Amino acid sequence: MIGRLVSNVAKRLPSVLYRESMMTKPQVVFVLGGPGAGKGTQCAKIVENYNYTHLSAGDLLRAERAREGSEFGQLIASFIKEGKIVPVEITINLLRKAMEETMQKDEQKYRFLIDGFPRNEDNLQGWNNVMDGKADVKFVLFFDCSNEVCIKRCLERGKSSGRTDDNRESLEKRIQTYLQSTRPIIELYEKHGKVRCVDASRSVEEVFADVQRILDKEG
Ligand code: UP5
Ligand code: MG
Repeated sequence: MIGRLVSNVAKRLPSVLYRESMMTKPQVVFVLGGPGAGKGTQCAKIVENYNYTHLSAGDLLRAERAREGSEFGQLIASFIKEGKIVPVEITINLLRKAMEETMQKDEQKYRFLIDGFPRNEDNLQGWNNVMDGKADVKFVLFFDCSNEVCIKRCLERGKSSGRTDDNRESLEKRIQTYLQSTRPIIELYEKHGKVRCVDASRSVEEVFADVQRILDKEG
């Protein structure tokens, strides 16, 4: 009798473990800051040193724009060039899919840096609708940088990036969108004590030293 019970429990054990590991909630850090503040650069360095997966909403949108047969390609292209924020239904699906695929491949990879999202109220609402209860937002890593420095960096990068929005005209629009739509989101998280701010106008290494201090403390 006891033998049968033990053997039944043993048989069930792998599936219980599997179920439990599936229940590991994604831990998310939102990475925000102006265009060219260094979000992507710093995320790459974090991935080298910590167990995080970097998901850039902008990169995911650019990949979707380039995907053959995408019904959203045109829309994404024009929004990016105009520095406008793509409707959240598109972005959240790309993010959710990328998170799921990452965790399906390796269940230990449940820590995510979500770079460049949420950028406005619509983004935040979309996140809450789809991800509320399914992922924990630990904090917002905010790369604070003057508009002048941001523009200078993007124009410099524009010489070789091939990005359709690394030109003065698009950049002015991107900065306006950032100030009008994204800053209020950062301020909202600030009110909840969830913003970790880094002075991003310094060298890559100096900025990263602050990032490390924050991540070492936050765990
Ligand atoms: N650089 C970086 N750090 C430096 C430093 N400390 N000192 C000197 N130089 C530094 O860096 C930019 C450039 O600066 C690089 O050349 C780098 O070497 C240098 P990067 O790390 O790329 O900065 P980042 O903040 O990532 O700049 P990025 O241009 O990617 O920021 P954006 O937020 O503008 O772009 P993103 O790709 O996130 O979005 C693009 C567009 O997609 C948006 O405008 C919007 O239209 C759309 N979008 C949405 O609609 N919804 C979303 O959720 C996300 C994007
Ligand atoms: Mg980027």
